[in-house]
Amino acid sequence: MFCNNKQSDPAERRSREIERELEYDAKIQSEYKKLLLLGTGEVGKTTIIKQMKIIHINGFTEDERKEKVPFIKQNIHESIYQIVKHMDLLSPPVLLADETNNRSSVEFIMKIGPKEPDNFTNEYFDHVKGLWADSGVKECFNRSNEYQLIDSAEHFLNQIDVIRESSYVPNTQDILFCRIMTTSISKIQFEMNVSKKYGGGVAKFWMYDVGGQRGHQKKWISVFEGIHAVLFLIAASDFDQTLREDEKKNRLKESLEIFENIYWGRYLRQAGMIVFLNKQDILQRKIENGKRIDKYFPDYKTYKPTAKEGNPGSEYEKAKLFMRQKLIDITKKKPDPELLYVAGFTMEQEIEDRDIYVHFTVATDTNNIKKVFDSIHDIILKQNLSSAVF
Ligand SMILES: Nc1nc2c(ncn2[C@@H]2O[C@H](COP(=O)(O)OP(=O)(O)OP(=O)(O)O)[C@@H](O)[C@H]2O)c(=O)[nH]1
Ligand SMILES: [Mg+2]
Repeated sequence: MFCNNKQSDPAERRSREIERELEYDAKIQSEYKKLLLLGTGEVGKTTIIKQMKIIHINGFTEDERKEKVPFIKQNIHESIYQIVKHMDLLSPPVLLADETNNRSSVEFIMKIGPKEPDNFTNEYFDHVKGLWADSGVKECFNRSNEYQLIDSAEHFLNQIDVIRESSYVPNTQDILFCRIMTTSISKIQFEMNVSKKYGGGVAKFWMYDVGGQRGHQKKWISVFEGIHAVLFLIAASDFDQTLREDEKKNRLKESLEIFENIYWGRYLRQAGMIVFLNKQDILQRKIENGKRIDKYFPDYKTYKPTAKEGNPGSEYEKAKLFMRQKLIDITKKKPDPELLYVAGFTMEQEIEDRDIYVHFTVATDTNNIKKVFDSIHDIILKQNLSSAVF
């Protein structure tokens, strides 16, 4: 990811400050409910943080929006470069529909290389626009599960004419789609009204965001202490994709394995467990375009949701319920004792019944996230805090 490495030392320093705060500031900590976003890379954690800023704080100022322009242009370059590069590499390869007019544009983009150009000139945008209009390029885009492409590709490539203008100011949707990989721990603070049932007033929250790629997962443990609820994100649309870090590993399988470790692991046993099966919009599009889950998860063939659970005629409904069932199965499975063992505790003390709350989400849709948070805020509030056991 070439748009990703802008978070340099200050972010690392902030990350260390957060760790220190957690260790020493017990009094302040007791005033806050702590929510931790977890999940593998690109599942939508930072997008949820952005939604909290939109829903519970003050959204994005004009300056904050303008700061995102270089990242959005990086997203455009990364997208078109990866699509065009893979036209030849896929098996079978994809041909340009208009070879005569667009070959020079392919050469122009490939010559720039994976890193974005120093200047986004009119010539650059003309080439990108011409390529994106080519049905061969679109065909390669439609096969993006066979290589690594950011989810914001289509959103930004469709808007080349708006983004190329010097007066361009990203709108809220553009901010939500702008992809910047998280490499350090960050925290957002906000308040929410508490329903009368739980005493009224306002509750203060700290929500932590972490980097999800494998190389960043080892930092997660530094924010496990005193967490009230984990929001574990899984990208439901990941079923036919492989990891950026390991192109042999199915993304959804990796997510389910990490979820199992977190659910049964010894560190977050006192925290509420809420799962967002995210990117439902992309999942629905994939299923409606004929992508098949059983190619990657053979047990999908024999899976049948009960009539009570959903519309049995809809393949998309079946797909999302299948994924929820996978999560429920993990919570019913006998855990690996190695994961659970804490010195001084017996196995029986450790294994208590624990609910999980699964929601189908679209993290880029503010209304959807608002509704989901309205329905989980009671769960978060009633969750009693006790320190995580280390
Ligand atoms: N269409 C669609 N795109 C989404 C959704 N959720 C997130 N995205 C996009 O997916 C990309 C990755 O989202 P992020 O929030 O950066 O993912 P992350 O989990 O923070 O990833 P890391 O920082 O690498 O751990 C962004 O371009 C988002 O706009 C969704 O529900 N639907
Ligand atoms: Mg992130």
